[in-house]
Amino acid sequence: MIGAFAGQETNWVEFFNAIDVDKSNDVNFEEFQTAAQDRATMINQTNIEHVFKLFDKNGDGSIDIDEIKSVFQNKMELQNNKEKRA
Ligand SMILES: [Ca+2]
Ligand SMILES: [Ca+2]
Repeated sequence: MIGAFAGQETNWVEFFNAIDVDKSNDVNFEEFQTAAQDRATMINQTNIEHVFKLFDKNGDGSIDIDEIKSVFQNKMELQNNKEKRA
């Protein structure tokens, strides 16, 4: 899921809705982990926690749509950082 949407600009709403399984308008760590493990070979357990914290800007333990939007708008920066670590 994450990989499928990474190259597109405005699909963060679709992405958010896809991973917010219970439609609570926030994505908790379990939902995020499920989405990541389901779709992404790129993310291991350690990275899931790291990426979740990147999304969870205010550190309240869930990701809301504004946080998703923020990360997608900054995704180029994140991708650059990832490439540097790799
Ligand atoms: Ca939810
Ligand atoms: Ca949050």
